[in-house]
Amino acid sequence: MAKYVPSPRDWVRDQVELYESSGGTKGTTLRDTGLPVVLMTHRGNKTGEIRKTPLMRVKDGKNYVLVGSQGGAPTDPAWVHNLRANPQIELRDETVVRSMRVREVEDAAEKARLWTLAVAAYPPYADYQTRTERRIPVFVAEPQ
Ligand code: F42
Repeated sequence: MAKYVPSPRDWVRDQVELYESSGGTKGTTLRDTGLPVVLMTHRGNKTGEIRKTPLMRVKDGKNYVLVGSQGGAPTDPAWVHNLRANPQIELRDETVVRSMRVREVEDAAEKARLWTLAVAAYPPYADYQTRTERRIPVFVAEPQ
């Protein structure tokens, strides 16, 4: 059976643990910004292991927008490859956990609209895009 493998980054692993162990009542914001974070559970595309990734909460109606910014790093985060291979995820938004299906946003107009929502929710995303050559990937997660 697949097992949960925590992030190798201490601050990420700690946030996941606090978020989950409190049932979504603690550890739900990004450090000192106070901005809300969701918790995505997904499957490793090579290992098949269960991965848990905190991301900024960006909402578009009932859907969530997932932004593969990784602080403007030069490469896509590993979870982007996982979602491309297996679009089935679970998303925890504080106390609510839902099964969702993701799709990568390819259409330029749709991506521009969602990018505006993302930057409104978390302004540093705009700065991250200027720091990297890659186009930051954006996914939409839709409840099932
Ligand atoms: N990252 C973002 O990209 N966007 C955000 O909005 C965001 C917000 C955020 C808020 C709070 C917080 O605590 C963290 C936040 N992060 C945000 C950071 C985010 O949680 C991730 O740590 C970051 O995006 C990097 O993701 P990553 O998947 O690259 O994580 C690395 C460190 C990692 O876990 N690597 C694993 C490892 O063991 O090295 C591998 C993980 C993996 O999924 N492996 C796959 C497998 O099969 O298991 C293979 C993947 C492949 O390359 O094909």
